[in-house]
Amino acid sequence: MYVVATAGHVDHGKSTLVRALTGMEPDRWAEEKRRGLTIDLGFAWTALPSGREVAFVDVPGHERFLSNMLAGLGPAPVACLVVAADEGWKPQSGDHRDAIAALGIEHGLIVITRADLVGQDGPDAAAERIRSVLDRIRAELAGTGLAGAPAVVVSAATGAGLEDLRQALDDVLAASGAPDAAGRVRLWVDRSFTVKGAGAVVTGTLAAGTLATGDRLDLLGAGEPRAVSIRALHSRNAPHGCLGPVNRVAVNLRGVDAETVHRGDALVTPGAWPLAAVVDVRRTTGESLAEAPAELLVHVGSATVPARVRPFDEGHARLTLERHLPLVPGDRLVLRDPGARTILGGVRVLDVGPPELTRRGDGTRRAVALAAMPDGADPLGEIARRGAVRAEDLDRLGLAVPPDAAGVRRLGEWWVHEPVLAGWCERVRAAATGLAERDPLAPGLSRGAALDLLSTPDPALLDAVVAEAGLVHDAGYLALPGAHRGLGVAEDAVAAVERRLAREPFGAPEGDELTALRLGARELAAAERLGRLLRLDGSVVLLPTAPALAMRELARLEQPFTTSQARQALGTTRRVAIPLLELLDARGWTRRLDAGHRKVVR
Ligand SMILES: Nc1nc2c(ncn2[C@@H]2O[C@H](COP(=O)(O)OP(=O)(O)OP(=O)(O)O)[C@@H](O)[C@H]2O)c(=O)[nH]1
Ligand SMILES: [Mg+2]
Repeated sequence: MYVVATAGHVDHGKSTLVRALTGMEPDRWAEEKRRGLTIDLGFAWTALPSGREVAFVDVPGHERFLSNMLAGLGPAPVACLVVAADEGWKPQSGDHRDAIAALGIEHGLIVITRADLVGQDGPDAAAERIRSVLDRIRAELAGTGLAGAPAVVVSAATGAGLEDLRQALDDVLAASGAPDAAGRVRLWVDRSFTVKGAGAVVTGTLAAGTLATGDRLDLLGAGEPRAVSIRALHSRNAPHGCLGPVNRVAVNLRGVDAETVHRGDALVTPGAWPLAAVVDVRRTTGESLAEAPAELLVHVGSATVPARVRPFDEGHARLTLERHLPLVPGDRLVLRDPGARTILGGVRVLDVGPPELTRRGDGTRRAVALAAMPDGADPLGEIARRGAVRAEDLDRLGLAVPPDAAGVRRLGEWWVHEPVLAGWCERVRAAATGLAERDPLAPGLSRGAALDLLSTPDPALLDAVVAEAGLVHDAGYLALPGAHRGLGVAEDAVAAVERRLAREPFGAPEGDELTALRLGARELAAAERLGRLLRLDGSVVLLPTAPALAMRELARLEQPFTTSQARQALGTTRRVAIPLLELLDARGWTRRLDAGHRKVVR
């Protein structure tokens, strides 16, 4: 299935042409039929000579319905620009050309219709007229994606040229390239209605991705995203279990009321798209952005959203949208002046999460940064600009890092720009080194201090950076590995305590002895971290071997034993014995039976 949107000035014969090609009536409304004027989108389909199925989205030509026209053309990959032979190029021919150019549509064809109306002065005059109309069309399309499009001359009234048109259309569609059936879904809703017994149905042009009954999707509109699921799928009035792109689809939804769904809402793969309300853009067609009105309408897909414009220069601006839209870099937006009915031009989305501009000169700097961004997908640029990007966020932006990419590194869930990583590593190493020099007793840089220092976007990323920087992470502290973490001036005092405890393992020095040795809490904590001493209750200092030695003595006692028996066996005081026994209990080496008794656990 292929989808083609019509385009062209009011009354130039778009609907008549669709009717002639498909045998179906694109003007659905009584008012349209009565007035002979298309107001809203019409849908019809047929098979081409090759068997290729094509659906038409027929748009209104009247300038009053430009929004409807853009809702039909926006999601369509191929356009059929219709110009009446008798009237030639007209103002809305120009508007629709501008829309095609703004949307970046590159596949399509030119149809000169109503050829029977230029035959009155003979075949030569008719041919001359058609040549001049086509010359004008070619001139007007110069520079657009349809500049080289094939042109066909037809009369829907006599049927002349229709076979050529079918063939030309077949050829254009054959060359239009395969859509991405495996991609994420972003179906812009163009209609929403209730079917009795089935509930809400929305329709749209599925440009990429595949839909299947039972699929869960998010419905994005003016409010919060809503979770919905597909109850049934239709295309060309027939049910399907599964539909791939490109297709006209009708989706019967569970979980929503048709009245609460509107044209411009989007059905999307859950979590697969970024939702953006502020986007930085580059002009692709039309007028300078510096002269753009401060408030305008943005058209994308079938949506029309008011936006404020902050121009940075002629070619770059920031758009602040009235609501969030599922947008990615590369998306094409059509800008329209709400006061006038014409199209101002088109822009390409460059950044869907641009930095806030708060300081003086930020706008000027942003203009320079935007000017440096390429038009195409730029995963490495995105990583470089942000320093670090979650891999899943890059996926959401539709950006894939090539396997041989240089200058970026994958750390866990993150892609990190190498210079940024190098900077982080250097800073955290410098901080750890500086701290070790200033305060040799310090356990290292605390993880919190490192987080503050680097302000990495995620604590998990800090851990990867720490490993990358060659630091070791121990109990919340980051330190240089193998760095001499000595005791400095406290070394001699600790050694004296060790000698004394070697002679008398349970004779913990008294507080005033420690003070005399200048061993305060910091020094003792450092000695403990280094595995030189063991502290009980903060002030009782023993060797780390003391618990095992104590067990040897206690095991010799008659079981169970009292605290006093234990104290005597160890040759120590209650000040030492009680915290030591509690430590043994905590380790599960002894068990406390009651207030006065313990036994050794064997
Ligand atoms: N003689 C002749 N008349 C045509 C031909 N095609 C369309 N018409 C007539 O031109 C008028 C407008 O045709 P439509 O098909 O409604 O034009 P449209 O482009 O769909 O108009 P809008 O949707 O309102 O923009 C109608 O009266 C048609 O009958 C043709 O090939 N020959
Ligand atoms: Mg029409």
